[in-house]
Amino acid sequence: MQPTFIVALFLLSWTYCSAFPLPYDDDDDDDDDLSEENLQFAENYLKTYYNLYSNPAGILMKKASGTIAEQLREMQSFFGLKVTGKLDDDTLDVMKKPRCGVPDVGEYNFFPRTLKWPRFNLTYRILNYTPDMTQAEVDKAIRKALKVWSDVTPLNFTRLHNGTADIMISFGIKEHGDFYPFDGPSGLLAHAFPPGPNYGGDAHFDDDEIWTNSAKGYNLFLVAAHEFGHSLGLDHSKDPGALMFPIYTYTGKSGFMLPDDDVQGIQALYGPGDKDPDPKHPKTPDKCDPALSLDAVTSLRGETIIFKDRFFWRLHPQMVEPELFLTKSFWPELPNSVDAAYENPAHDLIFIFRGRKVWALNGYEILKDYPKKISELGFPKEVKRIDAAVHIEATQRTLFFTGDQFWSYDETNHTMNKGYPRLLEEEFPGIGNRIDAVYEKNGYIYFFSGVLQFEYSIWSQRIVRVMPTNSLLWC
Ligand SMILES: [Ca+2]
Ligand SMILES: [Ca+2]
Ligand SMILES: [Ca+2]
Ligand SMILES: [Zn+2]
Ligand SMILES: [Zn+2]
Repeated sequence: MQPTFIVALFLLSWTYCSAFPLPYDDDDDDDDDLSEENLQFAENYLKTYYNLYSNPAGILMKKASGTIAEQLREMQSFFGLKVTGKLDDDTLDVMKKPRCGVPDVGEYNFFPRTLKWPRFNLTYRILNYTPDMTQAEVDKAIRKALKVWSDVTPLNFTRLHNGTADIMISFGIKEHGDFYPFDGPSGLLAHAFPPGPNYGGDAHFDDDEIWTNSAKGYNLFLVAAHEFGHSLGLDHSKDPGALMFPIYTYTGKSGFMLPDDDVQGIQALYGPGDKDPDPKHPKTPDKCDPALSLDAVTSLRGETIIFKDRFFWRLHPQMVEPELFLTKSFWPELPNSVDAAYENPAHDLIFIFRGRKVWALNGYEILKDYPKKISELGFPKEVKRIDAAVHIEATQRTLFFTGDQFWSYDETNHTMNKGYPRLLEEEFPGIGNRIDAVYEKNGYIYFFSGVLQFEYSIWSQRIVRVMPTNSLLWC
């Protein structure tokens, strides 16, 4: 990943890098990303979310504002990006994602924290409706969003139809009465005020968005659940798996589960409730967990992409600290978790497998005609899923692992090689009967099985090292 040019502004250099390391011939196309418009946009973003003169409750803060480079570093650190103090394309990409309008940094720190409601029985009122959904759909989304929090705390919410409620809920556009104007379609989606009188607890939704109860537009339930976290006293979380992460990611049709990070946060304020009807709260994987196992690993334009649950880590060759993202925040069309992945660098594609389906990706783009069925690669119908896959550049073959067997696919002729499947144990003795993930680098194949990884030398045809799985993540 090479900076293609550097421009000086505000005494710091804004270096341009590509979001994914680009294939070399594409570099020129993206230079216009560093337009005047983008620089202005980035400056505004930092001013809005990282440089606070007043908090959303309208209390003047006079926080000594840092330089733009300091704010940029703070923002990069918040999102787990490489902290450079420079506006690279990765940073710009994150800035351009739709998000919550509440700032990410410490506006409450000025006060002897904690801002929370002094009682468990709270009221809410829906002041007006969006034309995008029926009133019944809006009522239901709001009720469900409050239930997310009342399920894990002693809090109760009662709806009022008139008068003043603690949490006043409304839809509005642009300047809508609180001096925190919305910005038209996308960008800022909603905001909410921390607990307190008057505006305190209130939640506002930008009606220039298309609100839905599905994957289209913005899902009102998801955004409302996040905003009510603020209404109850939560700040933004740095955990990319948390509901209180500031960026919107639609997480799929299957039942919403409040992530563990949010449960810890709200229970620190209000304590646990009597009974949690759905005590499954997904934890964000910890890269240095000694019990860490992986779902899939692949190279991608010189970097390493490591899939685990709903997430992937992205490892740059010169970076010790991997970046963690929700898979759906990069590729919304992919399933929440994946079985296997490999790169075909000659075609600049990565292939992602889940069940009987395969997706082909070029950067952020999913190739059209995908997902396809794995039977189109030549697998018999009995193969329900692939455990792991790896492309061997020298032979232009891709190896697919299913249970204790593996297959060899000829990427030149697009056919399965004859004589397969063969037994894993015969070709690669010592690894066991089954693998989770595999990738190739510099003539070595790395097999992952549970908490162990096996380094196999293609040249000497044997395992040369056994290491803990998490050593891939520099643990
Ligand atoms: Ca209020
Ligand atoms: Ca907006
Ligand atoms: Ca796997
Ligand atoms: Zn927020
Ligand atoms: Zn507002």
